[in-house]
Amino acid sequence: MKKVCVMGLGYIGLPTASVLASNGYQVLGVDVGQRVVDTVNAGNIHIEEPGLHTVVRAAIQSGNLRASTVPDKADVFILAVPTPLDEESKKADMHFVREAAEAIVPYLERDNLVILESTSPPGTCRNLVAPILETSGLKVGADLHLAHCPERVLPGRILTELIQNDRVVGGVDDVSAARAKDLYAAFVEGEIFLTEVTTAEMVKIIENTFRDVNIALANETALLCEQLDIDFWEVARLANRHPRVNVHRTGPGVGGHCISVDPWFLVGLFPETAELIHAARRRNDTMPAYVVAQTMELLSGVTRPKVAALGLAFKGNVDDLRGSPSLIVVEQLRAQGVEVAVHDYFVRTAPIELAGLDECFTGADCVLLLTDHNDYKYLNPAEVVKLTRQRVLFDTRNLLDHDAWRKEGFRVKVLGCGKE
Ligand code: SAJ
Repeated sequence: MKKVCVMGLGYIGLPTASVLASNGYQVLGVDVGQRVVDTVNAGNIHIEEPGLHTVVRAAIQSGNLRASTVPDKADVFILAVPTPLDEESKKADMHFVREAAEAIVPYLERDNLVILESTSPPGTCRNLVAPILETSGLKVGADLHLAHCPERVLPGRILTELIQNDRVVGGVDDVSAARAKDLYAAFVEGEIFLTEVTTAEMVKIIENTFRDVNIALANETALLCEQLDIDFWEVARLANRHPRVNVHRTGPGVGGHCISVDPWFLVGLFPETAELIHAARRRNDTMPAYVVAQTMELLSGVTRPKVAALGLAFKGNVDDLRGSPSLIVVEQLRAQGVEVAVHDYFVRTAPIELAGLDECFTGADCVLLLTDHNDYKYLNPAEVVKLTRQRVLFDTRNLLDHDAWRKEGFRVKVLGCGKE
C-alpha cells in the first residue's frame, strides 16, 4: 500500500486526502490547525461541502486516513495549501507553500514524489519548491520527482469534479509527470494530460485569466452601450449568434477567490508585459463603484434614502462571500449615508447583518439586484410594491422580468442599458 502525506486540509486537501484514502492509499493529512486535525480525526469536517462528511467519516473509520499537525515519511507528498493575494503588493503570497515545502524536507527520501496542487505563479515548482526540497541533500529530477497538478474544481461540486474533471499534470521531467499520473489515475475518471511543470502552472492561471479578460470586455462593452443609449444585452445576444463569438455577461464586479485573484499572479511577475491582463483586472474592479454611482443617481433628490439590496454572495446560487462585489457596493452606499437592508437566500453568516425579504423591501426607495440567485426571478412585483416607498428597480444582472416590474409602475434600470 502506498503512503501519501497531504499538506493542508482545506477545500482541496481534505477532499483529495479522503478520496485517496477511500481508494486504498494510506493517507496522513497534515494541517497547522490543531482544531482542524482533531475535527478530521473524529470523522468530522470543518468546511461546508456537499458529500464531504460521508467520505471523510468512511476514510477515518477504514483506518486509511489520519490527521496530524506534523508530517511523516511517505511515498508521495501533496502540497494543497492556500496561495492568497497580498492586497498591498498585488503579488501572490507564497508563504504557505514555502512553509509546507520546508516542513516535509526532514521526511524526504530517495524516489519520493512531491506534487504541488495549489494555484501558483508560473515558475513556482522550479524556482521556489525545488530549491527548498534540495536542502534535504536529494536532487530534484534525479533523486526526487516533482510535479504540478493544479486543482480545477468548483466549490459546491468538489467531490464530483475531483473525480470527473480532466487533469493537467506537469512534471520537472517525464518520470515525475508519469509518476504523478499514476497517483491521480487511481480516482480520476476524466482524461489526464501530461506536460512540463511550468506549462501546467501557466495552464491553470490562464484558464481563469481568460475568463477575467472576457468579463472585462463585457463590462466595458456595457459601459459603451450606456453611453450610446443602446442595450448591451441585445448587443451580446446578437453578437453571440456569430459562431466564433462569446460575449460574457456584464455585472457588478468579479468576485470569488480565483478569477479575481489568479490574473494578478501574472501581472505581479511581468508588470510590463501583462498590460492587457492588468487593464482587465482594473476594469472589473471599477464595476462596484460604477453600480454605486448609478444607484446614487437613481436616488437623487430622495431624503434619507433606503436601498433593498438583493444578494450578497459573489455569484448566483452559492453561499460564498469571498471577494464579493456585493459587499463592496453595500459598504460604499452606506459610506454615502444610504440605509441598506441586505437579503440573501444562501448566505447564513456574514460580516454584515442580513434581513428578511419583507424587512428589506419595507420603505425602500430602490430595489438593487446584485447577485443572480435564481430564486429572485420568482419575486412578485405586485407584492413588493405594497412595501416599498418608491418604485425603482436597478437590475445589475439582467435577471428579473422587467416588463412585469414596469407593469407595477416601477422605473427599471438595467446595467448596460442606456435607455430605461
Ligand atoms: N461573472 C461575470 N460575468 C460572467 C461570468 C462570471 O460577471 O459572464 C462573475 C461572477 O458573477 C463571479 C465571478 O465572475 O463574481 C467569478 O465567477 P465564475 O463562475 O466565473 O468562476 P468561479 O470563481 O466560481 O470558478 C472559477 C472557474 N474557472 C473557470 O471557469 C475558468 C472554476 O472552474 C475554477 O475551478 C475556479 O475558478 C478555481 O478554483 O480556480
